[in-house]
Order: sequence, then C-alpha cells, then structure tokens
Amino acid sequence: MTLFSLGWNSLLADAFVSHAAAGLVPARVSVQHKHAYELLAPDGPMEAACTGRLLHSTVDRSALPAVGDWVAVRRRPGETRADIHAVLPRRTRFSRRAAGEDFEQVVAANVDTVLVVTALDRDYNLRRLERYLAVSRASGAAPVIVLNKADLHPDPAAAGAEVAAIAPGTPVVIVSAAVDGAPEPATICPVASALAPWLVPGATLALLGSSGVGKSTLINRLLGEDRQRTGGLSGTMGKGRHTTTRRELLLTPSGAIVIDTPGMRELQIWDVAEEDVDQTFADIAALAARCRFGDCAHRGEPGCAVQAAREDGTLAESRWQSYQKLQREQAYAARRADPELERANQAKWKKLHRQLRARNRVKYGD
Ligand SMILES: Nc1nc2c(ncn2[C@@H]2O[C@H](COP(=O)(O)OP(=O)(O)OP(=O)(O)O)[C@@H](O)[C@H]2O)c(=O)[nH]1
Ligand SMILES: [Mg+2]
Ligand SMILES: [Zn+2]
Repeated sequence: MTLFSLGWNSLLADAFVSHAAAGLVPARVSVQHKHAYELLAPDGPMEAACTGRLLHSTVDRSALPAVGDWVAVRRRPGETRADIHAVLPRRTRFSRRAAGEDFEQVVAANVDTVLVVTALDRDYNLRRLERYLAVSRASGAAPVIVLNKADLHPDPAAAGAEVAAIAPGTPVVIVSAAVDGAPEPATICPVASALAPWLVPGATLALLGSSGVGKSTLINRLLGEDRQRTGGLSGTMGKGRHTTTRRELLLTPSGAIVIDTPGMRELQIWDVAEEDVDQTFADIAALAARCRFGDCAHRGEPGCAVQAAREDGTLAESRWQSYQKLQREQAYAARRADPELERANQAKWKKLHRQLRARNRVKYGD
C-alpha cells in the first residue's frame, strides 16, 4: 500500500510540508469511534486519538477528523497507536445537520464521487433524490445516482428515464447488487462495469442513501467478497434498524476507495449554496431566466415563465414545491451561517411589521 493508493495527491503533499518538518507522518481516517479513530497508512493500520492540544485549539467540532480525512500523526514507537496532531485541509466534504441537533456533521471528507443509492422498491422517492443531489453538489464531489434492486422493478429503464429527467446532467446507473453475476436483463449492468468510469485508482467514492437500499451489498460486489454485513435479516430485525452502524473507508481491488455509511433517515441541509440548489433544478433556473422581471418571485407577476410552465404542466407541481422547500432551507442555512445576513433579514421583517402597523393605524386608527 502506498500513500497514493489511499488517495494522496500533490496538493496534500504541499499541505503536508510543515508537518513533515515537524516529524509527523500522513494517514487517512478509515473509521471514527466516539473518541478514537482507525487510520490507514502505507505501513499498516493504526489506532489513534487527537492530542489534547488539537482538541482544545479546535473551536468548531466539524473541524475534527472525520472519515476520509487526511491527518498528521506521530506514531508511538513500537506501537500501532498514534496521536493525531492536525487535520489537513479538505478538498470536499459531505455535511449535514446532525439529526436533532444544530451542528454540522461531516459525513465524509475528501470524496470525489458521491454514489446516491436508491432502491427501485418502496424507497424510490424523487424528492429525496433532489435533496441528496443538492447536498452532494454542495460537498464539492460529483454525484452519481445508483438505482439498485432493478430485479424488483417491472421496468427499470423507465424508472431510469424518470430519474434522469429530474437530474439533468447527473449520470444514472441501474444495477441489481444482490443478484449480480446472475443472468439478467440486458438493461442491467454488473455493478463493477456500471461504475467503472468512477472506479479509478486513488479515487474516493462515498455511498449514501436510506437504510436497506443496498449500499453494503454494492460495496461487497466492489470488494469481490462479502465483507460488509448486509441486511439479510432486515425482515426479522424490524423496521428502522440499520445494518451498517458506522462509516468506514475500504480499499477495493479496482484501486478505488469506497466509504460505506449507515443509512440516513433524513438529510437535513447544513451548508448548501444557492447555486447548488439552482444547479439541481436547472430546468427551473432556465425558466426563471425567461421571466419578464429580473427579480420575479414567480408569485403571479406578469410575464412569469415559471407560472406559465406550472399552468401548462411542463413544470410538475411536485418538483416546483420541492424546489421551493429546498430554497427555503438553503436560505435559512445561509442566514444561520452569516450573522450579518440574519441581522439584515430581521431588520427587513421589523421594517415590514412597522409599515403594517402604521398602515393599520391609518386604516383603523388607534
Ligand atoms: N432484490 C434485491 N435485494 C437487494 C439488492 N441489493 C441489496 N438487496 C438486499 O437488501 C437488503 C439490504 O441491503 P444492505 O446492503 O444491507 O443495505 P444498506 O443500504 O447497506 O443498509 P444499511 O446498512 O442499514 O444502511 C439485503 O437483504 C440485501 O440482500 C438487489 O439488487 N436486489
Ligand atoms: Mg449497510
Ligand atoms: Zn417568474
């Protein structure tokens, strides 16, 4: 194993110069436990913990190591244990709002391709896909949609076309991980060949999606062995249980690095830019560009192309609603991240309320 087979590159090497001078070595986080980490390095795996100094100097917990991160460590002589002194800058990071909390949770760092996995069964949900695509774009990684369990769908190609229509520009692959290798309809490609364009040596792929869609089954196909536990007993385990309970970075024989993750029940947006939402809804952005007024809010203004498309059915109402919901969440997230913007927003509302009050005073007198 070399640094490069773990995803190392020249940018990281540049960022590491000062750490190397301090006698530290690079390693990549493969598993994150509550207080400890498992790392991969050219001379083997190690267990590690952050130094007290790193913990105390880190104000924002999202800056602490996450799976996929590169860290600068000092190995304890004669031990497989190490101390993490620093986290290298992240090229990309897939973040969400931690479930039920208000802080950023880095799901995976330094990911090149996010495989957004959906099953062609009850899980299939276009609105959730849109959400994953927007967050993937915001992460800096390129999304690829993987429609799994094609064997359970009467017409997988039609489902693929439907998904492609809501995800312009995003590749869609249709697979059947559990029955891979068996004789299949020609439309279903074996997992490894379907994903070949992204299975590049040194590239990092993260598999994300709801529990039970087949992320670990897909990874086992890529590993060529049944290493990851899969939800074979999901029926008896009861609903809502995750088979995979931790995020883990694994090396595949193709040379690509994959990150398995526990299914996400919900994907709350943490930090998504307006452009990421607009790119996800490129069709709506293109319509909006044709509205008569540059600042059209698409709420009944004359010459509104969005309104016209909703009326003639070219823009599905569900997609429009989905866009608006994501846009509201994006705006909320942006305000929280930017106190200046939040103050401006509050001032705007205060002014609006004052005007309303003044108007009511004139109307009703008081
Ligand atoms: N019919 C069918 N079943 C599949 C396919 N892929 C996976 N499964 C089954 O779906 C169940 C869940 O698969 P997992 O790979 O454990 O799903 P997961 O996404 O890793 O789930 P979590 O780890 O809980 O997030 C297992 O029983 C698999 O055998 C497929 O292509 N077709
Ligand atoms: Mg799993
Ligand atoms: Zn408009």
